[in-house]
Amino acid sequence: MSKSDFGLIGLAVMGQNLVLNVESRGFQVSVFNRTTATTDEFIAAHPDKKLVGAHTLEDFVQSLATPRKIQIMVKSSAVADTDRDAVDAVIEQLIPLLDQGDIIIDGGNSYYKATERRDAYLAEKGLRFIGAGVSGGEEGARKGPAIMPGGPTSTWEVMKPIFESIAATAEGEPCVTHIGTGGAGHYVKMIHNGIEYGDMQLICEAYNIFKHAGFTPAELGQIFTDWNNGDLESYLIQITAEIFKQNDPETGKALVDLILDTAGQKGTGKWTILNAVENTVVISTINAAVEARILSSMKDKRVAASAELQGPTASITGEKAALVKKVHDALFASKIISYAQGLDLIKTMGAEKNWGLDLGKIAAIWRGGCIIRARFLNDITDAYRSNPELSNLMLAPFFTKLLNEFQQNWREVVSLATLNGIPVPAFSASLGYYDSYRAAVLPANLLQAQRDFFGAHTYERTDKPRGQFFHTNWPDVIG
Ligand code: NBP
Repeated sequence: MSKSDFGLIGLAVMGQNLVLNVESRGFQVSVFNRTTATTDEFIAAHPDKKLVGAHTLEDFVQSLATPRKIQIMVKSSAVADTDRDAVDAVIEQLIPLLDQGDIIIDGGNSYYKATERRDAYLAEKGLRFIGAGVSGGEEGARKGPAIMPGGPTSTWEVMKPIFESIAATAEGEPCVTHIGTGGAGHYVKMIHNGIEYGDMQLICEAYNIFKHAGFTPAELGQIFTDWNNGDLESYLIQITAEIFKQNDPETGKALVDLILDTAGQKGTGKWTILNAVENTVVISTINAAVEARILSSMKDKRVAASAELQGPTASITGEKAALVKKVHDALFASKIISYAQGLDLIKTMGAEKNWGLDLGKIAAIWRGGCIIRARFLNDITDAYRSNPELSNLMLAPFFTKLLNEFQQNWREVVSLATLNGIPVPAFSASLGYYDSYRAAVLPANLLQAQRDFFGAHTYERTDKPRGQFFHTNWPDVIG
């Protein structure tokens, strides 16, 4: 039998679907899974495909054409420099079997610091490494995901034909690009996931307002369907519309009303927040989204507190269509803020790491295949393509115009929700960022006075040139 063009290790949901995707583009693929029965079942289920199943890693490696291209799709869990996980275990087993110049691709959700460690380690061994974030879930893996590969440009060039053939396309362009060196690919995938957290929470806050205003699941299904036919068109709005239309076969009730209100998370949102703190970048919308999941998971504490802590009984009346328009504007404006913050973080980290990131290209590959794909990513792509040095997405003319148009309804929605005791942490964090960013004067003059008072930290003055520092001998308040 001829040698395979590509090999994949880890035949769980993502691995199996990626293999079928690669094979469907005309490549012969070898596969290996730790539990060999899974390999056998997979091969048996696809007798007409150009697949080679191997029971040992030795056979697997020998079945591949050189330079070998081996993608690992196993569970990733390493979050500290000292952690070792399944990806490391597989790499260690592969090293003695490979030849100089062979390529290992980690396509799982690895922490970018682990990717940097593996990149350096494998380079020492004469092997090439790509850390590639893959987004789109099971369906994306099969039909076309967005792929965010990081590593040396020369290695990307070798992988480019396969990656471009399996990726989704948007506006005729493949949803894959060389993100940058080292851990850049997994880093950008991490921020993509943080942005995904923000998008999901914003949709949930819109839903919560509508629910308290008495909208039925059928009405909600229609609102989200209409939104998906307009400027909010996106995968997450589309699936939300479908969720509201789904009835539980057992009870006949709307399924969404039967699902317990406690959200899970795997960690990429938390990593994003930690990285934002390290880079001194504000990502308050994503932060609020991660915290909202944490608060949701405290179900028992919330139920107990609901009997003790008082608030208003929600009473939202008035014309439904007007409320729908206002919530649309609040959601869209908050979403712009979330992307402005996430992209600001990517830009800051990219400069710190010298990754040479291109925000226009990154926004462009998110337009298809991945979970955050959305119509407005075309506008983000255009904004960065026309001005790669854009300081903040809010200041791209297209988005400035939208924010100016939406800001009044956005405030009214945050006020309405607050007065009715409905939590909108991501809507209000986004608005707080917007109002702080556009404030020529903030109350930090008082803050500097406080710092100088207790710590002699000094301050600059409005009536003196910047860079001159002053200290006041404040009154002694102790004793
Ligand atoms: P899982 O994350 O559930 O991993 C299961 C696979 O890992 C199986 O093939 C399993 O082999 C293998 N494995 C484990 Br666990 N420990 C191993 C070890 N020590 N040595 C060798 N193999 C080992 O699969 P998944 O959901 O398909 O995700 C794969 C990767 O893609 C993950 O990093 C995930 O975070 C990422 N990802 C997932 C999605 C998604 O929607 N699921 C989306 C995007 C990215 P076994 O069969 O022998 O147990």
